[in-house]
This record gives sequence, structure tokens and C-alpha cells, in this order.
Amino acid sequence: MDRTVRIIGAPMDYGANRRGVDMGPSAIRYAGLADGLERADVEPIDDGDLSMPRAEERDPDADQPHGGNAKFLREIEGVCRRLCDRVAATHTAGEFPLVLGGDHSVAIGSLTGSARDVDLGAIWFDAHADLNTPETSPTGNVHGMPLAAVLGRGAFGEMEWAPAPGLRESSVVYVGLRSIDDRERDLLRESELTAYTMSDIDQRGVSAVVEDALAVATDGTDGVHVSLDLDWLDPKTAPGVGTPVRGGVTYREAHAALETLSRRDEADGVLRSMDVVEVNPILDEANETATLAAELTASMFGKRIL
Ligand code: 6HN
Ligand code: MN
Ligand code: MN
Ligand code: MN
Repeated sequence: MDRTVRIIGAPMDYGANRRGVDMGPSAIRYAGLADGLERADVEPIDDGDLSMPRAEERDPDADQPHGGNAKFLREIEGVCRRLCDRVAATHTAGEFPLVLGGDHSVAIGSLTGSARDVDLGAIWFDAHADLNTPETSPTGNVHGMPLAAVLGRGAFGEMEWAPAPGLRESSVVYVGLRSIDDRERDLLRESELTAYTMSDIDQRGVSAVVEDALAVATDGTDGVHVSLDLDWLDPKTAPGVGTPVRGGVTYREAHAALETLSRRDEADGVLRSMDVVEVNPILDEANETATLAAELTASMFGKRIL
């Protein structure tokens, strides 16, 4: 056992437009996450789940930022602040934080916690750019905004603590984009973010693209956060997600990508933290997507076929 991985469940669904992703952490555990990690030769310690306020008792439109729309912003802010502290404490203990979502707004907590006192790079495996601000969002769903919040773009009201000084835009890389909103595309084009789309993967193959992503995310940083949104995969392979977009990566491409991360990590220990998000067991078929999430996580930590 060369690494201790602390599993932190963040069963939050306030950032998505449909319920169900709050069951993601249980489904991923049930799918054999801990066994897979042990087979990857890491020691898993399960922290259980962060407590969540009940959505039914909350007003999604309370505390809206001026001129913008960001539903449940107050609840998301509170959960992400606690998650940020938990992730930072995990690093202090010398362990690797593995955050199980929940919708992708949990990444606000994992990124800020992981970037505390260090320079952080990030690789964002997603169909979506998650760069909307409360002003540009077509939906008001905060799971479409976590990168804007941590990069200090847009007005996020009470979440003004979230911009992470250790996370520079030029150290954040997307892999697999294929669904970007019109105003979000303008934000992305004028940013210093690096974006590899599905077309890049088609042309060059996923392993080469992930190697390039690693080069960007490790340049001048102390480590890399991996954010894995299961809607990165094709919905035929990963049906249990709230915002499916056809044309995603295949089962083998996904494993190849995470194994590329793992090989690099074995060589020089670049990986620092991870979140696995957007698994929706209500929409899933026999826990297929959660099983995939558990398998891909084990691949990233070094589990091999042979
Ligand atoms: N995710 N761009 C759309 C929005 O509502 O802003 C979809 C976001 C999806 C977010 O899957 O993490
Ligand atoms: Mn996402
Ligand atoms: Mn997505
Ligand atoms: Mn595997």
C-alpha cells in the first residue's frame, strides 16, 4: 500500500436540475469502489458523507446574486466551504482526497481545498465546459458554473471566498468537450484555458490528448486535480447522468485516459486530488454508470488488467 485515499461523499444535488445525483456516493460505493482501490494497491479510508440541507425545505431563489441566476447558491456555498476544509485537512494528513458527488458544483469545494497553499493544475473530463457565470447561465444550475466560481469569473455573492489563488486559468485543461453554451463559448475563447474537444480525441487518440493535458496541468504547478464528470462518456456507456450528450468517449477510451494519468503518476506522483461526479442512479441502468465510475477511479490509481 503506497498511498492512502480518503473517500469523502458529497451527496449534493442542488446544482443540477433533476434529483438523483445525491445518491451517487452510495451507488459508487455499492459498485465496489473500495475493492477496486485495494486492487490498485492503495488503502481506502471512507469518511462517509458530508451532511446536506434538505432541498425541499429550501427556497432555490433565495440569495440570488445581483443580475444573475444561480439556484440554491446559499446551500451550495455552505456545503462547498465545508468540503474545502475537509479536502485541505486530508492533504495536511498526507492523504489523497477522493470526492464522490453529487453534482459538479462539489468541485468548487474540492478545487479550493486542494489548491490551498499550493499551485494546482486541473484536468476536466466533461462533455460541458462548466464555465457559465450566474449572468451567462441559460439554466441557473450551478453545476454548469464551478470553473467560473473557482477562477474568479462572474458574481457569486456569498461565494466570494471561492476564487483559488493557487489555481491559474492557464493550468486548467478540458478533455472531451462537445456541448458549450453560446455565451460560455465566448468566455472560453477569451480565456487562458486549454480545451481539447471530442474532435481532438477523434483526430489524435485519447492517450496523446491526455498526455498533452498533463503537460499543461503540470507546468509550473505542484500537482494536478482530476475532475471526472461521467457525462464525459457516451450515454450508451454511461446512461445514468442528468445531462447526457451523445458522441462521448467509449468504455475503452475512458480507461485508456485514466490509465495514461496513472502511468504518469507512477513515474512522478503528479496526481493530487480527484472528484467523480454526476452519477444519477435514478436514471441509470442496473448501476452501470456507478460501476464504471468505480472502475475508472481504480484505473487512475493504478489497477491493471494483468
Ligand atoms: N455538468 N451548460 C449547461 C448549463 O446548464 O450551464 C449544462 C451544464 C452541465 C453541467 O454536467 O456538470
Ligand atoms: Mn460537469
Ligand atoms: Mn457534464
Ligand atoms: Mn480498470
